[in-house]
Amino acid sequence: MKRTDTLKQAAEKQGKPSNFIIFNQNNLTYLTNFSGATALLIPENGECILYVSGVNFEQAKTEAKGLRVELLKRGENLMEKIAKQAPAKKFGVDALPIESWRTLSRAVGGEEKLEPINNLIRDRRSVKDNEEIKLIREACRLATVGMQKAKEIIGVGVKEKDAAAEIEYAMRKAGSDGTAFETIVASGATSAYPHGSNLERTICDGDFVIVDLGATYKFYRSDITRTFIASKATYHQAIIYDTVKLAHEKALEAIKPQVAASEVDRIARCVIEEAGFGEFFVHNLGHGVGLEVHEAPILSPDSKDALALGNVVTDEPGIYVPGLGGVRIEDTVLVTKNGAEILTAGPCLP
Ligand SMILES: [Mn+2]
Repeated sequence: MKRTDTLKQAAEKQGKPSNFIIFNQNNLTYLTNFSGATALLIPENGECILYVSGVNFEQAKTEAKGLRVELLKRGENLMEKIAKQAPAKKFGVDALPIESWRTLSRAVGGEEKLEPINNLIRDRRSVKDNEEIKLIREACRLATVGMQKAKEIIGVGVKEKDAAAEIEYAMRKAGSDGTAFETIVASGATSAYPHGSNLERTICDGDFVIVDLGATYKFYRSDITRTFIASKATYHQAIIYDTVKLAHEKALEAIKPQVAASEVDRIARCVIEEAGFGEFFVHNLGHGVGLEVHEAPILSPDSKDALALGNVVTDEPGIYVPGLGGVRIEDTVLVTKNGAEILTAGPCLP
């Protein structure tokens, strides 16, 4: 069944409108398998219309299969064009900047004719179908190629920026369409910032080195982190590393359908708290991965999400001690019938 049809079905179940206007780039890609459209009209009955500006029009005609593709001419008002082509009582709209929302509501004849339905698509997108899982598997395989390169080259005297370049080159050569986000190579004190990466620094003896990377394959992403220790770990460093590793393992054991995402976060957080590092675990345990590197479900203390078969999520506990450095271990995992499968496992990864 087409994703536009399953969206309509889900909307009907929840008593939402059955006409949709979609604007978000990732939602457009999800629903049409084409990246580069401006908007998609999904009417209750009849064919969907994909609105594409001149720059991507020829490509859309070739690549957007099974859709009516309409050229959005220079100077043409998109909102009025949509309203004219699909007179309906009510539209579900995914996401728009406030000014565009106002223009659209004027065009359709009042704000009461629009209903935000982004959560509906958020929930649909959080459960991956077989086609999506295939693409994410490949993105994850490419990420492990990057991490194996990191393992090979990270060491005393290596510049963070050079390591990042080698990693990204290895992933590209293996078939990655690009990185899933800016590659992080953060060593020494900078590794205590979860998103830190000064990139000019040279790795020193005794540094923690956090490498956080992802690949993209046909719009789908992956996310993996490993922490290396340049030369030999101190006793204190080993305790921090082992605590994060145990939290990662315990969370992984807890991941399965129907478990509250907040419960999985709690299990990992408890391990870190019991070891006395609670205040240094400064972020959520994980997040969904798909067309976006951060999407639903969210694994956090206050998450309302429950895990479901077909979710792809990260398990990424961390401890960040200011001045000393940080440790994070992250894998992208698939929620299976009875548990979880690590998609970013590589034969030679720590
Ligand atoms: Mn992540």
